[in-house]
Amino acid sequence: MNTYMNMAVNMANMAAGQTAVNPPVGAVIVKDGRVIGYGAHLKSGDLHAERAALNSCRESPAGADIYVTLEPCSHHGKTPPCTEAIIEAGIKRVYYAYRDTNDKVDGLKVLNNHGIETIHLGNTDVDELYRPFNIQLANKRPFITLKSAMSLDGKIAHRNGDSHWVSNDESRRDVHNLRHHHDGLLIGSHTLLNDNPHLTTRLSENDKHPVPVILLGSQTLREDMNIFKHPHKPIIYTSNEENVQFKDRAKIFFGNYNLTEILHILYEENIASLLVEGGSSIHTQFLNEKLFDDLIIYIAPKIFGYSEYQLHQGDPSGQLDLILHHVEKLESDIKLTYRRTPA
Ligand code: AOF
Ligand code: ZN
Repeated sequence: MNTYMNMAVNMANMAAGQTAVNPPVGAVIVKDGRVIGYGAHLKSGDLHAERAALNSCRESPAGADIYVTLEPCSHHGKTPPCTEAIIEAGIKRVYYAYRDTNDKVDGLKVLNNHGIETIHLGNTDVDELYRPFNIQLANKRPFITLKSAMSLDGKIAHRNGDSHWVSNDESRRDVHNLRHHHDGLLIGSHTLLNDNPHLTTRLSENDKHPVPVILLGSQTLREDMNIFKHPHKPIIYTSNEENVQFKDRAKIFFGNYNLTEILHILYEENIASLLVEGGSSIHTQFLNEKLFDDLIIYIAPKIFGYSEYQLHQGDPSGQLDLILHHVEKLESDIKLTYRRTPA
């Protein structure tokens, strides 16, 4: 594997989860066998990786090679085309790991027309890196992860409804890592009213938090809810006009929206990845409509016995077959990652 491309992929991975609705991209500039510049795309609207790398050069990049994780863009979006910057800088060769699926982009052709050689360099991590972006762009909805914790006998809560302390500390830390990597965190009205959750990321003192998204239905908000202490304004969908009194403290969408409409609005609000933490009626809806990409289950070594609380509440309108992607042991818990489709 190529070291420079690995470095570019590592930089892109560092910024994964913070570039919504853009893909994470890394770039390294090499001249005479020396790295003379590097950079990453850090935020939508900000410099693309190629321009960040070019700006970092302390010597002329004329005649240099650039290693970039994604095909350079050739369109005017929030920023001007990277192909222009590459051409102006006199870059000789462009090594890229992945073709951009954005149909506005045809960077390779533009570069070739200007006599710049473009060379594909495969990288094992890059398919995973761009899977969320491809799903977002193709469906105009966030990449969706459903997450649940359950006992070994498949119950998400005791028969009295208590769902605290199902999974262990390491699993809970892992959930905070998931929160860090998603733009939005969605829960339903039951979870909001029963748990009064904070919906923050608690990995360190200086965390990146997902925007809370609440499917409130006909329920009413309360002044003392912890979501109002969240660093981001929550996004709330409700049919109950009484909630209008909270319109300064939350972004409220009034009406009866279906899931597809909700997801589309979230994407327009720059939420390109969504972690759905439940409860089970919410998970049931997402599973029934096959609106998810990953399903992550933490299994604790506990037997709850009879309880009506489980991941799916009803008849899953036809059997739902999933693809097992990854298995991990988190102390005594097991983390299972499933995918809806092989891609
Ligand atoms: C690159 N380098 O670092 C990124 C690219 O609205 P804009 O101007 O930010 O353009 C966003 C599109 O550009 C995005 O949909 C994707 O196709 C591409 N992202 N391209 O050459 C980068 N982030
Ligand atoms: Zn670009």
